[in-house]
Amino acid sequence: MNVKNSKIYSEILNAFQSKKRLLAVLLDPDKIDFSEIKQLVEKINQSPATHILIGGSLVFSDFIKKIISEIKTFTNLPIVLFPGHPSQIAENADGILFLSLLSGRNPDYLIEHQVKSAPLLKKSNLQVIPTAYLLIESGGITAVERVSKTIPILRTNIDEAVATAQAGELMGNKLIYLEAGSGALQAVSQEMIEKVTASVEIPVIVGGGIRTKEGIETAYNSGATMVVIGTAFENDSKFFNHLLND
Ligand code: 1GP
Repeated sequence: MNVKNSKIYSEILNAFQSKKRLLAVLLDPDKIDFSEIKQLVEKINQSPATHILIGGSLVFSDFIKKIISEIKTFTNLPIVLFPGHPSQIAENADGILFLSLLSGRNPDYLIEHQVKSAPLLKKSNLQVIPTAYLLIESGGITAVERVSKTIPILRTNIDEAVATAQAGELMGNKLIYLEAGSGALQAVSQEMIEKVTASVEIPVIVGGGIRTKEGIETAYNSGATMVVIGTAFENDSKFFNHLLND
């Protein structure tokens, strides 16, 4: 489904224009205990989360499909695929971040995987949201760096991040995803988020290594429309309670 008809994208765009804050929980199917999905989703329903992202480095679509149907039994939140590989496309999700890893120079992640996925995506009802994906150095080697075999943009190289985001926008992407990598030691810096968000006219998603309420606030105050939380919730299922109560 074209991005023009995407309800998910129009809601993100609306949040961007009205400065509303969106929060996505990233679930890694590799780390989900199937028998506990109900409890997991109930916690998400009670949290400020507005979206569920599904992504991981190892999983395959049959298992992802099964997990998504189970999650859908318990929530109406939009479920958006955040795939690391075409084999992770599950047609029962609501949408997909159609990523191009523009910070890297590995053709597989710039175009090859997209070519492999396109026929299936065109046939599906998934809301396809073209997204420029920028991996930023974060103090250690993250799974995205290892799997994609690409070099992240240096934390201090704001100009490179800005130019890459601008190229992503000019190429027609509808979102920019500033990614430090799951479990990153350091999240993307405030300065980089501010400069990137100021340099493009599309919504920016920020994720990787954000573990505190302050970290989330900083990302929003720097211009992020959506913040993604994965590891912090994986490690502490009460993480969102702390956000609401502290
Ligand atoms: C990873 O940006 C997401 O792709 C979330 O990262 O697991 O560090 O929260 P964390």
